[in-house]
Amino acid sequence: MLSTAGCLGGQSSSAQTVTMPGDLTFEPKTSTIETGETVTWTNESDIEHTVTAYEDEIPDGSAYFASGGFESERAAKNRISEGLIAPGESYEHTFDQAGTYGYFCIPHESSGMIGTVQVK
Ligand SMILES: [Cu+2]
Repeated sequence: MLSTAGCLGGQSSSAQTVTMPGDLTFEPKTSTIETGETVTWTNESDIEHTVTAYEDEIPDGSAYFASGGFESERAAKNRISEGLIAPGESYEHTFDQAGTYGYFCIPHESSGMIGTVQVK
């Protein structure tokens, strides 16, 4: 379901969920949120995944994010097991800066498990 509710300004408490349904995708592949909103990634599959930002595909000056709480893509890749989201678990991140954020699942990047968050 795609939310197209018009934003009339003011405080928004909405958030968006991205699921990992088990076919090595993020659903939806592209999420669009407002600045200050939170995206929750939920693993609905029976295997482990990560949510790992591409360090060079996030806005300049924005906070790096990755499941496991890593501060760099290199750290996330070096310690993959600490960033894995188990089946039924979730990870969330609040986006405080507008822009386009690219991210991927470390174990399944080569299968195309890649997503984007657009923060308006
Ligand atoms: Cu994955």
